[in-house]
This record gives sequence, C-alpha cells and structure tokens, in this order.
Amino acid sequence: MTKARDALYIDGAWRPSGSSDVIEVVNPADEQVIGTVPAGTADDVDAAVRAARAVLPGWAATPPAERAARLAALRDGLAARRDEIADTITAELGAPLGVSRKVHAAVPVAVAGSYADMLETFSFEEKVGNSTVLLEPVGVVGAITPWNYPLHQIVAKAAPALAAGCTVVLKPAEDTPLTAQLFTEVVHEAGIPAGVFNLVTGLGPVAGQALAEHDGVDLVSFTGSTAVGRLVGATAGRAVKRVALELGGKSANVILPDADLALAVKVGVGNVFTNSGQTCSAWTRVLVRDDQYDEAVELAVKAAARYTVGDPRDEASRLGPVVNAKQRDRVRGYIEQGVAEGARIVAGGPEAPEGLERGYYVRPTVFADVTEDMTIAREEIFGPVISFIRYRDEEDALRIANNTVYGLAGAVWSADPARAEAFARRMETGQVDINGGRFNPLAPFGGYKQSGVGRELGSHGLAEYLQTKSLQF
Ligand code: TXE
Repeated sequence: MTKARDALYIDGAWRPSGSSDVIEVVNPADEQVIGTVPAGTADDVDAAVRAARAVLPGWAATPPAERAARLAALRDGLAARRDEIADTITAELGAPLGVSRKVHAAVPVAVAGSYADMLETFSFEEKVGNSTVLLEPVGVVGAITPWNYPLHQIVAKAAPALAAGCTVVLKPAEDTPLTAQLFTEVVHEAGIPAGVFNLVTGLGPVAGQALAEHDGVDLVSFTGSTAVGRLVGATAGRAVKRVALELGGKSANVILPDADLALAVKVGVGNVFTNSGQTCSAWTRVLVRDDQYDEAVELAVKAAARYTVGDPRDEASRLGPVVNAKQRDRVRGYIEQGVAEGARIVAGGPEAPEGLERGYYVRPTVFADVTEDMTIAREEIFGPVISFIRYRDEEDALRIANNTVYGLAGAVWSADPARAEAFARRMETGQVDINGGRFNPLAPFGGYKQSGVGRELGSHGLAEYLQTKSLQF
C-alpha cells in the first residue's frame, strides 16, 4: 500500500496545504485509520487552478506525438505499479484483492493506453467544404471524482483531458485519496510537465465546490451522486462553462425467454455483487418472464451463496465491505424498506453478516417479488442488492426496462443475437451489454436521462475536452 502524503501536488511539486485540517482515511474492512491527507481549501484550489492556467498554452501547443509519449509513459507507470495500486484500493475501498488486481488496477492501464494510441492517428484538424475546422483543447479542467472505482474514475477524465491538450486540477473523493496520490506520483514520473496535472485533496463542499465555481476552470467533469451533480451542473450553467456529469443508474438486465437462463442469472448476480454493488452501471433490476421467474430466483439464490463475504485481503473473500459507515447504513436502510414495501428476501438481509460486526459489511441480498413502483426498483442503492422483477412479454419487458429516470447501462440476453440487438436498440440507455458483453475501452460510456451529460472513453470521451474553431476560406 502506498503511504499517505501530507501534501497537495501543485505546479509539479508536493507542497503543504494552507490549512492544517486533514481527512482521515479509514480501512472499511476493520475501521482502522490508515493515513491522513490534507483537507485542501479554496485557496489551495486557487493556487492549483492558477498553475494549470499558466502552463495551458504550452501544453496545448505541445505536439500530439509528444503528448502521446507522456500518456504512454503514464500507462507504463500504472502497469509497473499494479500491485501497489491494487493493495491501496483494497485498503481504502475494501474491494477484494482479486477484484482490485483484475479490474481496478488493470482497466486504467487499458484506458491510458487507448489515448496514447489514439493520439498517433487522431487529427486535430478537419476540412469541411471551404472551411478548416480546428479541434482545440477546452482549457483548464476541474475533475471531481468518486470513490467507487478510485483509479478508473480519475484516468477516465485525466487521460483524455491531457490527450486533448487540456490541463487538469483533480479533487478526488474523500474516502479514496491515497489512490489519487499514487496516481499523481505516476504522473510525475511519466514526465508530464509541472502544472499540467494538479491534485487537491479535500472535502466536497469545500475544495470540490471551490473548483466547480472557479472562474479559471473552463470545464468541470464530475462523477458522483445525482444530488451533487445537479449542484455542479447549476454552478457551471450560471458561469456558462462546459460541464460533464456522470451520475447514478438503475440498469435493467433483461433475460429474454430463449436465453441461457442459468448463465444470464449467474453473470447478472456477479455484475451486481462485484465491488459490493458500488458500480453506477450495475444491472440491479433483473427482468424475467413470468413462467421462468421462479427458476431464475432459485438460480440467483445459488449464485449468491457463492459470494463469501469477508476481509478483502483474504483470498477466499469474494465480497468485501462497502466503502464507509454511511453507505452501509444507507444500503441496509434500502433493504429494510424493500421488506416494508412487500418485496421478499430470498438471500441476505439487513443484518450484519455473521462474525463481521466490525467493518462496513452488508450481506449480499437477493429480492424477489419486486414491482416497478417499489423504492428498491426506482432508486440507486449502491450496495450488493439485486431485485428480480417479472414481465409478461417482450413489450412489457421493454416498458419496465425504460421506466426509470436513469439511463446509464443495461443488458439483454437471447439465444438469437439479432433479437437481443433489436431489443437493445429500443432501450433508453447509454450502453447495453448483449449476452454478457465485454469491456471495450474505446466504447463511449455515459448516461441518457438523469444519468448524466457527456461521454467518457474512446474518441467521444476525447471530444468532451475539445472545442471547435472554423476558418472559412
Ligand atoms: O457521492 P458525492 P457520495 C451515488 C451512490 C452513492 C451516493 C452518495 O448512489 O450512494 O451517490 O455517494 C464531491 N461540490 N454515487 O456521497 O457526494 C465529493 O467530494 C463539488 C454514484 O460519496 O456525490 C466526491 O469527490 N463536489 C457514483 C464527489 O463529489 C462535491 C459514484 C462524489 O461524491 C460536493 C459515487 C459539492 N458541493 C456515488 N459535494 C457514480 N456515478 O458512479 C461532494 N462533492
């Protein structure tokens, strides 16, 4: 695990905050404090934004091939420190070590690499009739990230921003600042020039808000709760600055009757329980046709039983704790509410898992007899809770799938890929996995409806950080 630094990273150097306030970093598996980091102030944010502004012209004018070389060095640095990254994420987020290695530490390497590669062929100029269209960096980016995928959320913003020629000030989540410090060390080692990337750890309503409000920030890219997203969006709107919001989800996993039911249920349960359900795109609503419903629920109970809850450092654990006490209480509250509204618990429940009274553990929970109007079918729970909902026919399934204010992701299963694709095309959501799908770092990710504004990853993710200028001849 990386050691906590009592410093912010501004203009290429680690330096103290103007305030002595700190944030305690807690290991959710045993509630021990594992380090403290500075709680940065509005003045710290101002210093970071000024540093980012000062070097913007130079970085924007750096040839794309040179920016690509820095991103390749960043990719290689992340790959080289994979074990340290995984240990750190397990310590501050509570993800099982296997998940930290295979997902949390690995995906950012692919994402950083995708932008290094993209810059080799990407053209920052287009000809349109008698015009030349220049694609120029938006400017200084204020990035505000959550804790659920601590490194991925940072890299999904920083890599395309740097590739575009933007400079960045990052305010990471309070719960996972150590991963952000480790990432910053890699940035430094990758030879990214001073001021191009800056880190201010701090509280959301203090440092986060100061960053979102700062006049020197041209684009705010935020990932987190819908409530804070609305605030950040309103602030950006008032200042007429660009904003990207990646918010919550309540994705449907639609199992069509000709699908491999056992596979679809097994993969579906894994999709929700991985990372203790703290995934914005998790397929938390499973839709099954009436006549297959009981069998699907039985399969889910068997699948859930394989998710041993325990200390994430123990190789036998497949499910760690959730990130903090507030999140644990919130998730348990949703489970209680599900019961109160008439849903049937077939696995798990609101009590602490046996023998795990210390640490922020939640039992992996499967709900049957869930109807669309129930709170657990409508609101993002962000915990290891999966709901099974019945449908009558394909039209009914589509209506239920789309009956949500969210639209981030989804899944559809069928023995006939064309049938699944036709269904997926009618889903009101930014991403759909067909028969399980496979992660593609080049595929745009982002929400329809209240799941957000803008896209991350791939060339669409790069476009968020570019603005156009047309020259007419
Ligand atoms: O999020 P917050 P929280 C959802 C999920 C979860 C809930 C609450 O449902 O249960 O949100 O999580 C910063 N101005 N998601 O409370 O507060 C904050 O410091 C500017 C979904 O942890 O939104 C952190 O860096 N910034 C989600 C970031 O916002 C502010 C991932 C996110 O924290 C701020 C996480 C303010 N006034 C939670 N207040 C996803 N889409 O993946 C806070 N922040």
